[in-house]
Amino acid sequence: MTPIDKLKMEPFGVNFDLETGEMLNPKNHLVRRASDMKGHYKSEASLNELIQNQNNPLHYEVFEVPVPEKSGQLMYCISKLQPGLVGDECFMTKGHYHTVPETAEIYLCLRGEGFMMMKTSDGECRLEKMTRGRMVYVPPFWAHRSINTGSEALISFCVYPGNAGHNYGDIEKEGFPERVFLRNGKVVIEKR
Ligand code: S6P
Ligand code: ZN
Repeated sequence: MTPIDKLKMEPFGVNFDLETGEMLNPKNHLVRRASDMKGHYKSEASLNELIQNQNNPLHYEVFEVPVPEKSGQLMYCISKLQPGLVGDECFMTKGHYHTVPETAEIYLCLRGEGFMMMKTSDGECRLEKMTRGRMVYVPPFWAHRSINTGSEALISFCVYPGNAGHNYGDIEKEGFPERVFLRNGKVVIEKR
């Protein structure tokens, strides 16, 4: 088989409800609950409280109709992050670098309000506002995590190279340099 034959496949289409931000008939559905987020929030006690007393609530979901994980393909998905607080820290995704670090990603926000937090391995940190109709470009080498500061789900359509992969291990070790809180209805950003 030549490299071209390996990439050959039939074209296809997928339907979305742009009002709700839902991908209709996804093939994969990844679910993360509060208990999957250990070690990511400032207050582990508040996270445990949520797990035990609020029935381990849903944190975020990823919906996809996957394509082969190969260079030349474009992977895409819907990322849906629930609103909520761990103590006073806004719900967020784990965050990751790409396993192939020189791969970028596009997030188109369909619903909700929040931030894309991005960091380099040198500790540079940037926050880009996410709101309906805004696209955020995550350049190569930047780890990224979404943060929901609103009262409804933060939903984005993401596109990234098929061979990018997810590297969660480095972020688990390093963390992100900043945190986002909601205090008295106001968004507060703090350095760690
Ligand atoms: C994949 C893309 C998103 C995230 C999703 C969940 O490259 O960035 O689909 O996977 O938002 O976040 P995380 O950090 O748990 O992968
Ligand atoms: Zn990514």
